[in-house]
Amino acid sequence: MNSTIFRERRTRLHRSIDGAIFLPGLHIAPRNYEKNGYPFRQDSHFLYFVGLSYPGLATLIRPDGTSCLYGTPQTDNDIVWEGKRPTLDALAWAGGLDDVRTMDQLESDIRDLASTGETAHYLPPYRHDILAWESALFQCSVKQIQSGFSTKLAEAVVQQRIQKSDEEVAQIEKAIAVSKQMYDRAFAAVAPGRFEYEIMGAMVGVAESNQASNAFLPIVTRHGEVLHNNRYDHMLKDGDLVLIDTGVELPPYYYGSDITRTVPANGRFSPRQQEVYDIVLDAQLRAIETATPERSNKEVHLAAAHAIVNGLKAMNLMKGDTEEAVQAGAHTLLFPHGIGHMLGLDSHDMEDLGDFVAYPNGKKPAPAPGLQNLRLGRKLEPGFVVTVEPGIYFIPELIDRWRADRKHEAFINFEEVNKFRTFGGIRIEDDIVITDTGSRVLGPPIAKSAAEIQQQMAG
Ligand SMILES: [Mn+2]
Repeated sequence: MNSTIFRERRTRLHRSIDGAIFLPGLHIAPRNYEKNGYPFRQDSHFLYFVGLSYPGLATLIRPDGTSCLYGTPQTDNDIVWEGKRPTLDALAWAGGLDDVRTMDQLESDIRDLASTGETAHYLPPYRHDILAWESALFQCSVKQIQSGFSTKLAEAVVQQRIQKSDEEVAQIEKAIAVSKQMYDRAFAAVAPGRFEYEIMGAMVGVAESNQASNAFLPIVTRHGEVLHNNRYDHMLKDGDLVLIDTGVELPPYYYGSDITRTVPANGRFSPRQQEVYDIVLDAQLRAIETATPERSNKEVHLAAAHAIVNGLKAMNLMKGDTEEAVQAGAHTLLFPHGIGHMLGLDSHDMEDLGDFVAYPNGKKPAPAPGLQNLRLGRKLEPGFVVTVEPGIYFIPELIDRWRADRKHEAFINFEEVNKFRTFGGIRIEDDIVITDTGSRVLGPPIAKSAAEIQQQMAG
């Protein structure tokens, strides 16, 4: 990817928008004081349309279609502490921008636009520093900034970013290749007596030694039933399942991976664990099969939900008519989330834009009982990259609540489900690209069947 690509992306964006477009880059977020920051990660829209991964920049696409890069020239002191960075001119050249102005000129440039009756469109800000910055720039309240973002721009950005080019898919596959190495390391490291943080640390070490970094907080837990479990302080015990959900991204473009595997701490699935594991695997494979152009992601989700209910019925954990159970949402006791999300520069790609990525025109229909947590409902098209990540989770408190309320008791054998209350959770996740005829699982294969995982863990 070179400056021509970023220029073309901005041209296309400009063509679909009447007026100017303001694209703020991010600043370093301070941990406590300004110079002690969290690791810098550029805003994904800025990466996509400008391609520059430095803090403290902004871009204005003017009504005439030209683009200006705003930044602050380095002071002597900046050079002492940070070393010399590329000049603003060099950055503008790299991003294919037409000219350069200093950050203190931005406010007056935006004011000048307003005085000629032009609107500067901006996306909904997800970070407070950007919110405060835009509030000052546009001279209106934080509330007005929040409600005044451009839905037209959000839609136009989604239209462009939603379809991944071959180069973008190749970048995602590069990240998955690093993920594969991380999982290979994890399969070797997991054992009773090891701590979750040891496994997490080993995996992050593999990532960092490949110049990759976490795309989101890793999940490495014996409590896989807690969906976003970001603690790593438990010791793994014989008989545990270990759920590992991680993703990494690589410079200079920062496309990410998002992979989940669940493995037995002792290297062998118990018969009961394998039974549940095989249901999740079956659901994942059926979902991948269902993911073809023209089908909606909702259909993909329902294919997985059906497979899960059928499997749980065979285990006597659920009962009744599968279709009716799914329609009623009875499966959400054990499969409470959606089948997946868009993947790209963000691990939940463009979800900062609200429902525009999930549903055409950003209009999420009122969800049916089992579909509240389905993030993505729209029809699939070639070039979409999505995650496919069904799971089965036994959440003791939820089982108790539903049982006390006799919720969906026509479809759930609470007596049997209760025997699994310390089971934990299983999720299996891969990333796929929708092709002209179906879909393709991205990246090098990572051990997935129970047999493959056991074989690899046996060394
Ligand atoms: Mn995911």
